[in-house]
Amino acid sequence: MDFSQKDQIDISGKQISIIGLGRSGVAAAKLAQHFGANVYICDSKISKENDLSLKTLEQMGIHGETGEHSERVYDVDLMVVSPGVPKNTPLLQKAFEKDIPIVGEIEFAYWFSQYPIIAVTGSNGKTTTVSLLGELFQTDLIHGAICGNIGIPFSQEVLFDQKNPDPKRVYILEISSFQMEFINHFKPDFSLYLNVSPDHLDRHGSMDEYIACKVKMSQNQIKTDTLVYNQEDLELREEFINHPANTISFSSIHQTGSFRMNETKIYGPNQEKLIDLVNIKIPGQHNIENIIAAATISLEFGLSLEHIANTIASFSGVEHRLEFVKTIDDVTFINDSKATNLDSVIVALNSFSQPLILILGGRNKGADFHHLLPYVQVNQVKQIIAYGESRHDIVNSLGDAVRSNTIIGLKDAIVTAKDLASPGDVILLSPGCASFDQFENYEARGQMFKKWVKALEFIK
Ligand code: UMA
Ligand code: ADP
Repeated sequence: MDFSQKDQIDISGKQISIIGLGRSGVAAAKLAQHFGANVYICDSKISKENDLSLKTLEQMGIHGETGEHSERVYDVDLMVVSPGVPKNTPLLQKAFEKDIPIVGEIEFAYWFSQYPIIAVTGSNGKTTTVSLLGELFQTDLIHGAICGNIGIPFSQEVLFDQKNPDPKRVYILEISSFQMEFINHFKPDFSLYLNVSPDHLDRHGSMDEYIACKVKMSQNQIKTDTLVYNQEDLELREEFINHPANTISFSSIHQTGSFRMNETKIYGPNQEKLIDLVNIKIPGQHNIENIIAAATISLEFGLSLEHIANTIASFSGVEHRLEFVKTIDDVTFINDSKATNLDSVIVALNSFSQPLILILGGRNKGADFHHLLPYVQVNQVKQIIAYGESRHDIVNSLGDAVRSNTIIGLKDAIVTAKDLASPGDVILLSPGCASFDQFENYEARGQMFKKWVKALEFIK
């Protein structure tokens, strides 16, 4: 197969194996079949969900296997891998040895996409910014579709648009570092880099490798493309200083790019008022950064300032990100279950002026909790409740800088936090860890947090 030119790639009649029966794999399999490939899909995990997905695909004539990968998987012209499959997995090592061309699901979908792409990445703020862009890019002339790491595979959206072409379509693609491991031609028309801070080091091995994956998102951009990045992020500034694309920086602190702000307002390119900060519903300085980033992309795309301002004012944020849950006995509960790295915990701490009881814990992804020390001291953290697999790690790293308890289950952590709280306090679940030690994902953790908090009312 000739992969040298995106527009000349023809998969019809080719043998393709798809690795992973999750959302990406299933969507890529359907897209590959639509374009005439002979698809074989596999997943090393035997589970009810995988069996069900396979059964559904088999009804469409797509065959595959679950459990240990067989030799059949390597008997192909191309392998398409899901983002959750690490580079060092024996399967991919063997595929490299056999010289099988390997692409990620995003690259694969890109071959068949025909509409403008805005790709958003960063260690934190992707989903919030993509969701806001999703609302900004809904006008009479533009039909934005949000997809990618946010949970809707790019392949699924591309296949939908193949069947239902829409010349007003613009893809707003959330991109993770995992999704950039195997790209080749992928080139967004607009790329947006929000920030980089340590995350997923358990998978990437080093910060350099993690940043290298993020940077790949703009590796093919040329001067007719636009690259927007956060001026306050040193790594990003250094990375993009000589990039050939039309580079534009944004900042919520300095006068740069199209927008600037003071204590009360954000202003547009001609110093006109965009919005009063009091009219923004989502909390924290970090969200102002997300808003300015989304506004910069929107303005570059040609959306009007009035539309941008109205949309920002109506945007109420995304579930599990500094989400208000309830106030009980004058104690406020906040669900920030999506804070799975330390940078997101730090922005959460900076978003409150009230005394805080902070619930941290879950499965550590390689973070050093020591980094929280200055923020825990400066912000009014009265008590830390460390729960789950990483509880001892957390307490050992923070020493006696702050009072702390270790508790195994999240439910007990909530009850203890409430017992320790005084009127006026905020109990903040901003765990700084993955959820997988006790929950299927961060959404399940956030849902259970909300359920258990609401149940507290009845245990008086
Ligand atoms: N597998 C094999 N063989 C191997 C190794 C793995 O078969 O040798 C299988 C695994 O058993 C698994 C599958 O490969 O079933 C990998 O699937 P996946 O984890 O990629 O799952 P998807 O459902 O396709 O979800 C992926 C993203 N998941 C990850 O990046 C881990 C989803 O992001 C994304 O929403 C979805 O594609 C649609 O684009 C989730 C995520 O956690 C939300 N992302 C990380 C984050 O946001 O921090 C990066
Ligand atoms: P992502 O999709 O990159 O994980 P989310 O919008 O889902 O980002 O937010 C994840 C966590 O990071 C939440 O706890 C949120 O409060 C925090 N966060 C959001 N935007 C930023 C930002 N710009 N910088 C740091 N943390 C952020």
